[in-house]
Amino acid sequence: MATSCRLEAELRLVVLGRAGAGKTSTVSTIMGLEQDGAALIQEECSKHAGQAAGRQVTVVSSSDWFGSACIPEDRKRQLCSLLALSSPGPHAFLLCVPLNQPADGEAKALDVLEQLLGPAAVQNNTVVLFTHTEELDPEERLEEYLLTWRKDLTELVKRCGDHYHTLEAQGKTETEEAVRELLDKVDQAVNESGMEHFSCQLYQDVEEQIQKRQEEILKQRQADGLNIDTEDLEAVRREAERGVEDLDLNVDALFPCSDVPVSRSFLWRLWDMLSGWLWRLPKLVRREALLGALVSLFVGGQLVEP
Ligand SMILES: Nc1nc2c(ncn2[C@@H]2O[C@H](COP(=O)(O)OP(=O)(O)OP(=O)(O)O)[C@@H](O)[C@H]2O)c(=O)[nH]1
Ligand SMILES: [Mg+2]
Repeated sequence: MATSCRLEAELRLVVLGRAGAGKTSTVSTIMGLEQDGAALIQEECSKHAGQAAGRQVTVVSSSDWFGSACIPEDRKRQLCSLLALSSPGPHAFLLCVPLNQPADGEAKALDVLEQLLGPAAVQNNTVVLFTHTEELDPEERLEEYLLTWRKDLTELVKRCGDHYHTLEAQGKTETEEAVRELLDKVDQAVNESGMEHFSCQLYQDVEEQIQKRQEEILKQRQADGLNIDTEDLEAVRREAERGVEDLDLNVDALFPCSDVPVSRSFLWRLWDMLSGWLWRLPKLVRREALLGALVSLFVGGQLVEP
């Protein structure tokens, strides 16, 4: 009982993103950790509880389970872990999206969330969290950049019910304000959804499994003559969450082999090469160069693609 009351009061967030997108940095920023979260960096899903903007917040950080480098067994384990650690359902999924890269992988992540949890998970409860925004010119607004140059990112934001934000700010006060604004946006999204937090059949099944396991552990402890206090309840909950592993997730259907584009590595190398020097140019020159590069990609692409 005490556990479920506490769970209702906290704000649960799930941080998603490709490798290096800034997930760990995001967790650090939200939780107000001093250093760059080095101690938090883990390959697998991890959960962090604390205070953010004066509120009790739990942040679940996952790894890059939607990238083409992840093998099916790992995808399944990481998705199970993500669901268990954020059960009975998060208030928001925060999708970290680096502004300086193409967003093809992130579109795939949204597809998977939609298939797994239903379209409401993306439309109502997902916030796009842009990272690497310092690469914009100081006078260029994020909105303007997205609308003018990045149809791929604009499309992502649209799919997420126009919920987006960035935590990048100069100085401690500004960063705290950016976190507060993020939590306000999450509140607003949750209010608009008409639900207390995100929920669906899969999360209900996961929560049922956790509670069943929790009861088993408690019974065992009582049988062993152990007293249980609030801290123990918390530990039991964590143990039960870690025990969730046999969810019926059809990972092969979510990630068919044909999803891995053959020419991806070529396009990525090209993008890295172009964006590497484009960002160093003044804005006006950069735009001319970008147009030229896109024309070259379009025309040249026909020659290079198999
Ligand atoms: N310039 C810049 N660097 C960033 C930003 N966000 C993160 N970084 C840096 O990018 C690197 C990767 O960031 P992380 O937060 O570890 O990214 P991650 O998504 O947790 O990476 P993995 O755990 O490897 O998947 C670190 O060196 C960060 O300091 C950003 O917005 N701008
Ligand atoms: Mg990390």
